[in-house]
Amino acid sequence: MNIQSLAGKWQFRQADTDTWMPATVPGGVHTDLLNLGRIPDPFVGDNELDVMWVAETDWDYSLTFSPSAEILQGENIFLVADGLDTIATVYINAHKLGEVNNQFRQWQWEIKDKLIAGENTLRIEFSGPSTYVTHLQQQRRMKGVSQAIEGGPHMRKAPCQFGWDWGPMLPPIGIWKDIRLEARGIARLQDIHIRQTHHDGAITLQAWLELERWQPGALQAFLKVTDPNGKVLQAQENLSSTTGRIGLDIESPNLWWPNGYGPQSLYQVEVKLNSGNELVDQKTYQVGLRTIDLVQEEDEFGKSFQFVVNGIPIFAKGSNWIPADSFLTRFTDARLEKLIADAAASHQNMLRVWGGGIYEEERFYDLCDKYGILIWQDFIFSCSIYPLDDSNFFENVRFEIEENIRRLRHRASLALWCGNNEMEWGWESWGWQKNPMEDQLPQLVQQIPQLGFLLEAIKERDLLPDWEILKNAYDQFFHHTLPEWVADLDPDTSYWPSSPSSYTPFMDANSQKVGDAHYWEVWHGRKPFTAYRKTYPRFMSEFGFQAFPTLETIEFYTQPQDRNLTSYIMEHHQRGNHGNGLIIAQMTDTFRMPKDFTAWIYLSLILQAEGIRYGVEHWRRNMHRVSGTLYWQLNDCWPVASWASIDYFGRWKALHYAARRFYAPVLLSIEDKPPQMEINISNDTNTDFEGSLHWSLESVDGQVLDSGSLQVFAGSLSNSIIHHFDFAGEISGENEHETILVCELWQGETKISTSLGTFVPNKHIPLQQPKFESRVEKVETSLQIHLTSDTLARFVEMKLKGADTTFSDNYFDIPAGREVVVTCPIPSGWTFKEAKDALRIYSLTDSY
Ligand code: BMA
Repeated sequence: MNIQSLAGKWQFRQADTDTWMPATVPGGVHTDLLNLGRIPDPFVGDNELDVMWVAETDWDYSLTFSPSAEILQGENIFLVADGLDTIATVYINAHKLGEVNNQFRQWQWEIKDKLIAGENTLRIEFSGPSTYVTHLQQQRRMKGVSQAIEGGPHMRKAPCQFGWDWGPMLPPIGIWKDIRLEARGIARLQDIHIRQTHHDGAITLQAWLELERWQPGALQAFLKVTDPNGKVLQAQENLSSTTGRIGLDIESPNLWWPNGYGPQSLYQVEVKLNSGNELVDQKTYQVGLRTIDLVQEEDEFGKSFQFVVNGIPIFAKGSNWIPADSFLTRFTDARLEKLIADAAASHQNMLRVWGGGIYEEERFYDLCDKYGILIWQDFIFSCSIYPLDDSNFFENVRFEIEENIRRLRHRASLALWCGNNEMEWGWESWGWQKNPMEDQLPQLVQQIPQLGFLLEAIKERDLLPDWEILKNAYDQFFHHTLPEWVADLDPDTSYWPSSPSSYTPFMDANSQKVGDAHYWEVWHGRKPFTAYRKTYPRFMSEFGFQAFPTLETIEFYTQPQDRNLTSYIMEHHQRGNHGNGLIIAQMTDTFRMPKDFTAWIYLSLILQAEGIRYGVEHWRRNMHRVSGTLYWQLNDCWPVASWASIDYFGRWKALHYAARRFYAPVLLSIEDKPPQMEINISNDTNTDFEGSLHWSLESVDGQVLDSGSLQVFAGSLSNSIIHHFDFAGEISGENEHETILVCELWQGETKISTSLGTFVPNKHIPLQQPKFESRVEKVETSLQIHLTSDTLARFVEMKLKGADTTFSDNYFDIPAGREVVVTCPIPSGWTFKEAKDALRIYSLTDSY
């Protein structure tokens, strides 16, 4: 096969105008306009509003190109577009090739009879997505999220690009993936399904081939598998029809493991198709050898929801993934790798590719395979009602889903296909359907007039006229059609109808007995963090708490006069209803009133970290019952106040540092019920843990009331209660404010973690202003900082002024007299002295 890329320099213009401007492909209108200086940066201030017209406008892309001699000689010449975003008409020279309407599909057209030697013109005319959905929404209303441009569910395009409760209303437009000419000869490898069968320690790897053929005759398929050590295995097969299988056995395989459970061994798999000595087509894959099962077994709590990899039950530690940029095509490979590596660095082993975003690109799954991140893959439907009863819409979705399952099913990291995000819950509880009781209400009100308010409430309810048809279509699609497609195309991966779901349609979607759960009572429901401890979901696939992004990121989108939490710009970069108010309210439960803007931001960051820690520690202590926690959300698509642990610019919020501690393979945690303190170790490694615990009941300035040491044994893959302290004799109203319990976990000579138990809320602890002593050394290319404090220093924040640096730990406690050692890379181009002098330390007492 001969390929000629059509990516690179194109031209674009606003439809019906004559000014052609340079465009980059893959790319999009917004980023091209931005590069040309024709729009302001939509991420700064409220420029978003001034830029929304772009998506209300139609745009044309054009390329003049000359096909190569090799292409022109081809028997069958195709134009292949891997991704067009989204509604467009494609022309080559004077010929219309077709109309497209799905961001997630690949498009191709036979163009041999339309292509000429010399100059050809390819033109793609895009409709403004906002105008398009608005028009359809006027014809038939669909429900969506309130922060979005209405009508998004009509278009097969990333739902969040129309706006979300963390995302701007800036739907991109353009050629967002590769585009090329392909001259295909005798045949091509249309699709390959790589399957693995595990038996008695060996693995049979098979490639199921589907060919597209233009000429009859014998073909030979070659399978070459290179193991992680470079050893090569090969097989060969003759093919006479359009399908075939080729396989080989791998004895003593190197298994692929999720992060923290073993290596991420990857095999390179190459499939070649020959006609005699002529190479006709080839494809390569990266494959990890593993089994992944979603085990659901009856138990004393209901039914488990446990991912089991290579026979080992995995506690899923992770977060939810959203598209990494509002304008995805500019997101570099390096930034993407940093995000995935950062997830792995905080011991995460699972990301949920959330259904309001996209089926991610190959590079994303390559990285998840590499870093051992299991993928919970939602199909792209979220929080909305979709016109699944419409046959054109349905057919479009069918192509999209089939294509994406085929594209991703061989991935080592792929753990689950899930129907959608929160739509079953929506049907059950968000007022999308008429409650079966409603018909009897008028009669009831006649008998009990006091219930009249219920009738009023129903009158105000915003029910779609065709809700029953839409609900039936939902039911049919997610409970019958889609699972059949998944079983047919990818029988080796489990399917789950919706997140959350209890597997009983429209019943108790957030069940604590079966299935996965989203818990939003803390945050949306305004409950305190302590409410987490009252929940025992079988798998917590969403929960979260917002914080502002880091100060440096806020400085990017604000002017000095905006730096007040309730200023117009700070609220513009907050999309959750009453979000800043929710942060403030919860903050006053925990911390003293902050003294200035810097303190507000700092406290919001540690509040979020503390809240999520509190939840995760509880669920990990109950790992026999709860099999995973995926906090909402890992990343941001623009600079904004949100639930993310890493902000848009890749800066770690305090939560991400906390995640590195609360997701540690061996976790020390204290279940505090003052004056009682229960010491736990959650060990999700394959090996038993042996070590010691040093504890000290002491005042904030380090005067010891009581202390001791314990030998610790914590069995593998389980939680162990190490000790139950009852300090009723030692703690009273007299000393509860200034007394803390310090627990340090040691493995041999190494302190692996420190945990504090307090007897009153943080805000009531009489902390003193710490006097820090630091010794800073250069170790290779890093700063090594030895930090001590004369009195308890809480949530110690380190920064290198003027540099974006990730520390080995941050926002940690230093009990009086203890030493904490932290490292960070010396920023490139900096001397050791410059880095040392730039070190800034801030802690809780600086915030008030
Ligand atoms: C969940 C998610 C998102 C949302 C988040 C925060 O419902 O699925 O839709 O952004 O909560 O509200």
